[in-house]
Amino acid sequence: MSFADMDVDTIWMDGEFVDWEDAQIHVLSHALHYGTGVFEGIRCYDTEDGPAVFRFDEHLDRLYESAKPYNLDIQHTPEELKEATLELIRRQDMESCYIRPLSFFGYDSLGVSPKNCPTRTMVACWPWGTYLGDEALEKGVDVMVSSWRKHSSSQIPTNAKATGPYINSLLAGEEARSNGYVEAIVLNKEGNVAEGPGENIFMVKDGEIYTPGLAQSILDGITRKTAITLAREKGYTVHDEAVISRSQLYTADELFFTGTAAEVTPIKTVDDNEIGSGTRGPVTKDIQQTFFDLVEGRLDGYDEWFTYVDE
Ligand code: PPE
Repeated sequence: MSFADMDVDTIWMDGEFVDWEDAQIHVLSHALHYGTGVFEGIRCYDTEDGPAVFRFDEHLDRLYESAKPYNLDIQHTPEELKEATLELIRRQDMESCYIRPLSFFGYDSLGVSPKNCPTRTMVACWPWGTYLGDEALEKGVDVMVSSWRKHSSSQIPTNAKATGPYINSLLAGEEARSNGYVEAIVLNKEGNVAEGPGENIFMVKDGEIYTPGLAQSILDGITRKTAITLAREKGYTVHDEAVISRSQLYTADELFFTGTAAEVTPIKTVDDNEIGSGTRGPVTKDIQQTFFDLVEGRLDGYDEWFTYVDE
């Protein structure tokens, strides 16, 4: 995935559509030095009724909530960002894409306090296929438990999607990749399972579904919430405030990741231990297929979760 190979030409920045190459900031911008930005990752799917953004309102709500602890005052309303995004997708004729809004402290002075640094906001979108490799959705991925722990919410808010803290995700993910794995699982300060560097995690044991709760220092994932809703509607028992120990991972029947980028990705091994039969398990497959039926517009009853691009 390189932007250089993509058919993209426009970015929305601070109220205007600008050419891709012109979306620039000063090197002394606050966010570049201290990671003081908040962002979202959203997907637009090519549904049977045309391109539609999935759970747009929930993602925008989270963007504004992420900004709160940092007193980052986004200079645009959610409606403005929504309109800008839809127009960006139309202008670039995209059927499906990944959408990245970002608000950050810009250029004025340096020093940890953002003082008079203006709040800047941009939205870009681009085509983004499977997050963890072409075969990941069907075959599952090999993961390792990272030696890096997730920061706790008493250190950095974990329900806010801020840019700086992703340096923790980078450490965990790159450690895994340099050891030959596709992705990491990160434990929290207490040593219980938190999440992936860019995904929430689910475990299946004896037909029931478990996922760490918000108190485990996880991001309150929107795909996580979607998977919980779909699973319950299918009749599964879902424990959504579970405390999962490292060793429970190894004896799980099935494990899978959820995330906007990762969608629903099965995990086939953890630290070289096969999970279940070492392939995508039946419950994972069921939730995954239902998820794709939903986001691609084949399920009735979820219309409020879609914002159609052409309307
Ligand atoms: N935990 C983390 C740490 C996380 O970054 C994500 C999303 C999730 C859970 C799942 O949240 P949600 O997308 O609302 O279901 N990670 C985003 C960024 C990935 C990236 O590499 O950048 C994403 O999936 O868009």
